[in-house]
Formats: sequence, C-alpha cells, structure tokens
Amino acid sequence: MSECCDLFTRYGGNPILTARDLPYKANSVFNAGATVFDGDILLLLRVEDYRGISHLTVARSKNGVTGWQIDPVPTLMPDVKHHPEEIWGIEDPRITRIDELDLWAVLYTAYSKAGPLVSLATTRDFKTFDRLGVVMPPEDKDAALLPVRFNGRWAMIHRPVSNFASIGAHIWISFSPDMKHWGDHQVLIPARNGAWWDANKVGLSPPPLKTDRGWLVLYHGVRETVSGCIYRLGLALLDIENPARLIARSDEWVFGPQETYENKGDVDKVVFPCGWIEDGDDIKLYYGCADTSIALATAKKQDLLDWLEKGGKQENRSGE
Ligand code: BMA
Repeated sequence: MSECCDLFTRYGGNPILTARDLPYKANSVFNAGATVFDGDILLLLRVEDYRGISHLTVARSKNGVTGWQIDPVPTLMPDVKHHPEEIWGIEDPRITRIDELDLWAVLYTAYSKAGPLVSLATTRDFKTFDRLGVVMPPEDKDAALLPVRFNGRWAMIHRPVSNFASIGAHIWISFSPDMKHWGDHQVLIPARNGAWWDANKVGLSPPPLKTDRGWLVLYHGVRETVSGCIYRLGLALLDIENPARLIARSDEWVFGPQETYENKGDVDKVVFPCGWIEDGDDIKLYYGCADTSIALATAKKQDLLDWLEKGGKQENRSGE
C-alpha cells in the first residue's frame, strides 16, 4: 500500500550503500548523518562491526547518489579511554552546520553501561573531532541541534525515555547558553496513544530544516505489534522564532517500510533517516533500512509543507 500522496520517491537503485561497499569488514551500514562539505554530499555512516559495536565513517559523493568515496578506516571510533560512556559504541549521528561558529556539530548516541545517552562532537574537516562529551544522561537519543541561537540560546531536540513507561517516550526541546549546560526542558511532540502509528514512542529523525513557514521536522513513530515494531515517519512544523512552539503535525505517516530492503534485515520493518539535504527545491532523504543498509528518497520541500498545511494540521485532534 502506498503512503499518503507518495510525497517521497525512492531512488530506483536503492539501497545506495551496503556493508559490501565498505573498504573494510563490517556487518551493516545504516542510519547516516548528512551534510554538504567542500562541494560534496557527505554522509557520516553508522557502521556496525562483527562484535555488534558501532562506529562512524565518512562517505562522500559529488551527486549524493553514486560514486561514494568511503574512508579506508573508521573515521570516528568509540574513545572508551576518555569517554567510558562510549563502551558499547557510537550510533545514529545527526549533523548540523553552525555558520556562526564555522563548524559542524554532531550529536550522536553513545551506548553506555547505563543505557543510550546523547554526546556532542564538533568538527571543521570531518577528519578530526572535538568531543564535548555527554550532553544528556541516559536514557536519551535521537538528538539534533538547531543551526542558530534563539534569544542567545542554542536549542536541542532529543528524546528522553522515562521508566514510567505508561506515559510514553516523547520528543523534547532544551536550551543552552554554551551547548554544554542544558535546561528549560519542554515536551515538544508527544507520542500519541492507542492504535496510532506514532503511539507510545516517537523520536526526531534528521535535524529540522529551516523553511519560510517554520522549522520542518521529520520524526519517527514506533508502532508495537505482535510481530515486532514498525518504524514510520511523520511531519511536523515548529515556529521559526520559537521552536518550542509546535505549529502543525501530520496525522498520517508519510513514509514507512514497503520495499524488501526496508522490510527485511537485522531489524525488520525499519526506515530510519538521520540526515536530509536541500538540493534546490528538492530534499534528498538518506535513511537506514532494516538496520542493514542505506537508501535514498527524494521529495519536493514545497509538497511537504503544502501537505502539512492542508492535511497535517490536526493538532487539535491529537490522540488521547
Ligand atoms: C532505535 C535506534 C536505531 C535503530 C532502531 C531500530 O531505537 O536504536 O538505531 O535503527 O531502533 O532498531
């Protein structure tokens, strides 16, 4: 069955990257961050080795589709000596270009003995990285920075999980004067309830995209079923001046697992984007498939905004 309006078009040559494309042995490559660097589209791949531990590796391409140049060795390995919280790997990077600081900020999941948490590193060349360490304690993941300050403060979107499971895992926003000390925590996009596609657990997917109507958000919803979870994607819009204000949210998911490479893998029925790139009026969405490979889908930015404005503006009807 096709999703609402087929807003996204899959690239015919999907998946665009698998473990076989890597210059070294690995189990899987998925959930990549994305940015434009030095005229190339740069993906920061999550690579899982044969121990089950993930690290990050750079892949670059002129057209963002083919001809990927992949670093011959892992670009960013867990640094357990200085960062014991990275003991079970580093995962799911989200990259934000910060013009004011002339650098890229990478938020990633560090898999610590106390659970997954959010760590921050910055880079200017995607060769060397400055680790700023843990910015959100466990359990927390699916984090990205917004590229500008709001009244002098940086904003981070993330997804803490409470032990009080009955209330669900929601998307939050927090603010900081220095990217190190975070506060003013607020729920931004709550998980819905019951039969909804995004019931009980939601999380940010790529970093929000600046548009003339607000910050465009793509988020994932996790539907639990008797045969496992289904990861699907929905849209939301945040106020451009105050990103803590949710303007719109889609009722229906806009993208979900359909193809074999999305339905079958180490974890079935998962589409999991950590990066998207603006390419003129188009958006290139890079998404992990079934925790096994990386695929590409494209959409028109205007179509996403129009659809959200018409059909997606249903926050008054949010699930109870
Ligand atoms: C989430 C994250 C992702 C993963 C997904 C499906 O919780 O850990 O890295 O792709 O589960 O397994």
